[in-house]
Amino acid sequence: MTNNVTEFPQRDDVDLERAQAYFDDIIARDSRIEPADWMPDAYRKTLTRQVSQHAHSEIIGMQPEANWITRAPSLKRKAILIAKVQDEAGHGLYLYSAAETLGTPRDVLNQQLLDGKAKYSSIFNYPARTWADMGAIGWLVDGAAIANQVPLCRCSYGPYGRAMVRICKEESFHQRQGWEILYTLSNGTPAQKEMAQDAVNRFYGPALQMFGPPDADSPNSQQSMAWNIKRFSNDELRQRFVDMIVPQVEALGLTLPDPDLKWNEERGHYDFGELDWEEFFGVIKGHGPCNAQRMARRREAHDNGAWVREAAAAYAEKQQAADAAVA
Ligand code: BYC
Repeated sequence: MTNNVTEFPQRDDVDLERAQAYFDDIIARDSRIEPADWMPDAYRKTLTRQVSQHAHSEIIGMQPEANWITRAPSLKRKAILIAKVQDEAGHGLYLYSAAETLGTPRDVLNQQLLDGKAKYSSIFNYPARTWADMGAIGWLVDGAAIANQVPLCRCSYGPYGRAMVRICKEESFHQRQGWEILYTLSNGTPAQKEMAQDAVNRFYGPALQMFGPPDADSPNSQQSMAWNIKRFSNDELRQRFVDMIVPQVEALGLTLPDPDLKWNEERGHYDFGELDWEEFFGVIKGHGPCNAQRMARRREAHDNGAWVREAAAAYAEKQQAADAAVA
């Protein structure tokens, strides 16, 4: 996808009418906006919000699984889990880089998280209690992430869409490893099968809430869809995910904890029960079971990393001085 239009420079004396027409044309042609292109402030703002919150989610999302690295049941499982958690750190870095191209430096975005002003995904405020939770997180949480993120590969903002392509490939591996953990437990002893079912029971509802509030309560969806940032609404993606996991849970020999779940011939989709939205809004306001713990760990890690940032800045300054001396 290329913009067959001359680049529009970001200048104070820009002709706003022409700039807006240029932007609207790119969106209408389903083409891409790149960092040097003119874009409306509201587009820049909504993307900075979404991409930085997505980055924060990847970084905070390392915590529930990192918690199990020392307790993985075998060396092979430990190696796989370390690789997965490391991938999440990488996703955070690609996404902070994409967010920075919109003009807000990474330290500012990070400070918004540390100050509690920026959100991260609700799902990471739930505890990972057993080894089976590593399976449920991989299968359900990464599964929901893929369902949400594959359409984001076609996001109108180039750097975000391109970052999502690589992230989705890695998420597919994550989902497979989660499914395999659950499959092994489900075909193990009765106690292991019970542990797998318990993990699925606890993560099912929160995983469906990852897609965001119902469409009627989603203030950002309509505009984000008009700008080709989001391609489907929260409810459309949630439905798509439920339709996908029902046959998968059957193959696992487990069940989903929803008495209202049933195939609807007329709609060609599964009907499912109402989610606990009061709980969801409580969690995103900071009242989930692990919000305080997750933020305390993040702040602690940030403080512990101060010397690395200082050393990197000192090195960059030294390099710049050396380059200037040569020039
Ligand atoms: N949690 O108008 P809406 C991963 C907020 S990480 C918290 O529908 P929008 C992984 C929303 O921000 C996966 N907050 O918003 C990592 C908004 O508040 P603000 C993370 C939520 O943006 C490690 C308000 O509610 N994925 O996969 O149109 C290990 C109203 O919502 C949530 C992404 O970030 C939530 N679940 O749609 C394993 C994907 N939902 O900002 C796995 C990228 C909504 O106005 N993001 N809110 O104060 C998106 O696709 C969209 O931002 C959302 C929300 C679908 C999440």
